[in-house]
Amino acid sequence: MVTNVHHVGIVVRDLRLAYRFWRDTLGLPLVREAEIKDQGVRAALLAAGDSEIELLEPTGADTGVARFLAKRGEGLHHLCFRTSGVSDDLDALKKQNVPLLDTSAREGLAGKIAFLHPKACHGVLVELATPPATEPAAESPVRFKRLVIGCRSPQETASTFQRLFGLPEVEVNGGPRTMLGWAGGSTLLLVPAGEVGGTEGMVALSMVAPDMPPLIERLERAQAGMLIGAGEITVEPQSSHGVHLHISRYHFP
Ligand code: CMX
Repeated sequence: MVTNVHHVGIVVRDLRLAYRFWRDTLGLPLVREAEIKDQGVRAALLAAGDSEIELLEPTGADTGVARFLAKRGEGLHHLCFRTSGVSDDLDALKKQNVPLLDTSAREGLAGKIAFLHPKACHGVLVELATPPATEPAAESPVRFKRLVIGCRSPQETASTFQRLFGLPEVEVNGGPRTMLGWAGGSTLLLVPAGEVGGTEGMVALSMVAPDMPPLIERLERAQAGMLIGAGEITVEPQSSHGVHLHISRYHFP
């Protein structure tokens, strides 16, 4: 039973450098960092409201994450849903013949985890995680709001996410876009690939910062490339490790 977006994974070249932006400039508190030897990564989870951001640095050349970095550069890598029972979910996915990377749950940074193959979700690499029971969320000045996904057909992608994970649909004002998730919480915005330069898969991250002036000050001090609008900031991907990042003052819807 999927209950929200647990985290969004971002591949970075150097975790220490990535901390400067994601932890020190945005202000996301570090929850946990560890090396996951069998995956060939050093990973860190940072609190971002009800969800988290996971930074992944490859530690060896012959791994999926290292190949991703070599082929695509730094940027959005995977989407992880929180579920109350990852093993039960895997059983259900197996019954539907959904292509999986992990056929049984294993220990990961986010708790008990398993990855689906990206071809299961229209090119989006999805992880399921059942985190340890008692984990109070750390306060963060900037919170996860939405992940934008470019799709050949937003309706078809939405049906897949609804069938596999039971994601609720959030009302939007008509048009070709679809939004899934939890109104006022974490959502996925599915947009036609044509609207995002033809890209299919994860294309942008939206976050919320109710108190913008101190954030703008930190971004300016870090000399981040950005555009500042009324109640919103767009950070240029070269300053945010390849991520198209939009930060707004309000969380709507
Ligand atoms: N998102 C979407 N698609 C991806 C992808 C990603 N992040 N990474 C690779 N792919 C696609 C490739 O484009 C390729 O597609 P085509 O077959 O259409 O060309 C396909 O997956 C296979 O990619 P590859 O580079 O040839 O194969 P890899 O061996 O590199 O495998 C992948 C990639 C996704 C199948 C998988 O092995 C992988 O990388 N898993 C990552 C697991 C991970 O993130 N581990 C860290 C976990 C941290 C923890 O345990 O807590």
